[in-house]
Amino acid sequence: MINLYYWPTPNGHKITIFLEESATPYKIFPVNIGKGEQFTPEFLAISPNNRMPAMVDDDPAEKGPPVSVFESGAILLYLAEKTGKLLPKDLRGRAEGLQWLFWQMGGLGPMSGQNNHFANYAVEKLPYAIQRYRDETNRLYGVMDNRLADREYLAGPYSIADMACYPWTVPPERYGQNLDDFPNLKRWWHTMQERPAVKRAYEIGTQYRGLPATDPEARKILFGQTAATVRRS
Ligand SMILES: N[C@@H](CCC(=O)N[C@@H](CS)C(=O)NCC(=O)O)C(=O)O
Repeated sequence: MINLYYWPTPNGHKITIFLEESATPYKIFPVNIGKGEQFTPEFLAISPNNRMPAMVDDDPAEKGPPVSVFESGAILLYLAEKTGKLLPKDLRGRAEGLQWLFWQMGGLGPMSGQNNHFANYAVEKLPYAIQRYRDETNRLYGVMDNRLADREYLAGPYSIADMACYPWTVPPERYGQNLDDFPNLKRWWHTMQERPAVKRAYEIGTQYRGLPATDPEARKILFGQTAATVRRS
């Protein structure tokens, strides 16, 4: 059984998409990040970065004690290896899948996150910051659009790379983007949206509702974190 520490955000959706697609049994432990549940000692023991998602596999392939993993990219890779699903196994296919997974982790995710922060959450609307991240997201959408011109999915076959990227494009308007400018990306986006497992993953998320990140209480917890926030002694 996979114990998933989860909240319905783009990084959380990545993992429920995988688990639904692969029909892997799992149990959700909600981590209400707007209430500060990412700072409990129990959660920090498996996710020292005080971020969800995180997971514990209590039936690892090599047996022995449970294995815990944090970071959504590492979780997707762990689960793909555990199940033998959704990452090509041949050397070249695997390299394609991993490049696009890491591209999301280092580019599309962080840039879209900052984009969303400065455009939608920051009280002070800083035109330079908004433009900077909107433009970078726009460039990254252009990169995906090129990539998808001659293949159905980012790695060729459907893979964890698509599961990592898609949630960061939902909805494109939140990130100041228009899919009509990216026809190949638009086709991929609708294909992703229509996958039954993707629909189920988003549906599962609807039962967990907390304070929006614009709420003053949630803002105090989520924004302005420093080393003092995570210092243990
Ligand atoms: N690089 C991490 C990022 C995870 C992340 O930023 N999670 C956010 C929600 S999307 C979170 O848990 N935030 C809690 C906080 O900021 O304290 C991953 O991909 O897993």
